[in-house]
Amino acid sequence: MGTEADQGHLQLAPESFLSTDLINEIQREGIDSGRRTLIRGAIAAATAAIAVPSVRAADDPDIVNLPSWTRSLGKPVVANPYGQPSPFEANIVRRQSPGLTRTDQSSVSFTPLQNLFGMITPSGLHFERHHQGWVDIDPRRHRLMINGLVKTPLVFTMEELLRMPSVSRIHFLECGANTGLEWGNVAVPTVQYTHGMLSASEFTGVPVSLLLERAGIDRQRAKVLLAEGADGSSMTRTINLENALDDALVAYGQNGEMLRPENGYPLRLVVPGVQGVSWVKWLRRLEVGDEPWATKDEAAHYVDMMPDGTHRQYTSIQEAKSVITAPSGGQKLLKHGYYSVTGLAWSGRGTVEKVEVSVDGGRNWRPARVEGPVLPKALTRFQYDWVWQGEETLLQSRVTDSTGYAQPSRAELIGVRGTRSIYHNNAIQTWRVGSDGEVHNVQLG
Ligand SMILES: Nc1nc2c(c(=O)[nH]1)N[C@H]1C(S)=C(S)[C@@H](COP(=O)(O)O)O[C@H]1N2
Ligand SMILES: [Mo]
Repeated sequence: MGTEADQGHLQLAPESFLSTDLINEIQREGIDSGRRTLIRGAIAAATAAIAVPSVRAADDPDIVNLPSWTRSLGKPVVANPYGQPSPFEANIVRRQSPGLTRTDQSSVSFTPLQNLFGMITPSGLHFERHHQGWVDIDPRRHRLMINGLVKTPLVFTMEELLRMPSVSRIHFLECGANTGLEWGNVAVPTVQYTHGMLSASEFTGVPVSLLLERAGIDRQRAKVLLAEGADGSSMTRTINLENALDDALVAYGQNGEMLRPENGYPLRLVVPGVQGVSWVKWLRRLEVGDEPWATKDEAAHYVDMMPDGTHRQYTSIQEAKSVITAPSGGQKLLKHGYYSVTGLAWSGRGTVEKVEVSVDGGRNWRPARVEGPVLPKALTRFQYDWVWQGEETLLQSRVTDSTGYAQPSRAELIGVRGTRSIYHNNAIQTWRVGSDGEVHNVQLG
């Protein structure tokens, strides 16, 4: 599990750049999107802080003396043909949870959400979920077959797919089991492990609707698709035709380049808003059918137990959810003063309508600032101005999506679903900031 040292950036939290008067005013009134004057004031104060730094220049050797890198020749252009992160960022990596690793091949690696910015996950930090390991496929030998209830079954080479009209869209990908350990009384220590089976990319590919059209789909009888992967796990999932025709893609591109092997190179299914397991990697076949297949990956697995003992099966959409990524579990606030609380919100049913933040465990909520562009079935970044004076604080975020659905509290979710589930936990997450500045995962209700 992660240690404090794994958590990066927040250790270097900036000094408060707001004036004492402004801090007092923020504490009295708060800052939210309805108080633009105060925000403008804060920006002015930040600018003033740049003009009047808190450390006198003469006292800081790092600004007074020229460092070695300013006095020497840089590295040659060809040193790094494929760019790599700075060596100083070496601890920002995907991590495995010992508790969730069954074998080296059937496992998960989690995205370090606590260290990321904006709405896109760097491809090298995209979480991985493999049922039977990942494979390096020779694209010249990869094929996609479209069969079943179609006039003409078709087989495409990668070259043929790359010649077709493509679209590029930004979407999140969340494993249905994300946040699954929180169903029990296990408060997993860091956001990497609570929410890190979540990533977002710009995907490029051919709309599934176009391929089905080419094959001459039998519109009278067709109801579902079976998607099959080329890895040894025989991953097969039933996809609703509605989702498939709406915005699903047969994707080869991820963040402007070909997919990474771990994420399905050279071809994967992208089913926006739908749980990760349906985004079949190393996609080799789409079969059109008239009823669900009840394959092992949907009959034996990906089923939740309801309080009355019935099964919740063929769940698909990832409901609206949000989480504060910094400050978050395992981090430590080293100084009192201003912090921009930041996190992510998303909904498998549309766009993020609003995000609210509570600093008192859900008694009072104030609007957070939502950063654009706000795209459907994508991650939306939010920020919230907060001044910490050393008091114990319960930080939470809550999203409402474009359908009007609001993210439930843990008590509300468990009230409906019980505690015997694995999948689809979208409850409000609580981080407790102690008076020592340490942040811990706590479960309320
Ligand atoms: N062929 C194949 N596709 C697969 C899987 C797999 O093991 N094999 N895992 C699924 C699961 S459970 C998830 S959550 C996503 C994870 O995608 P990622 O590894 O790109 O994050 O892929 C899905 N597609
Ligand atoms: Mo998954």
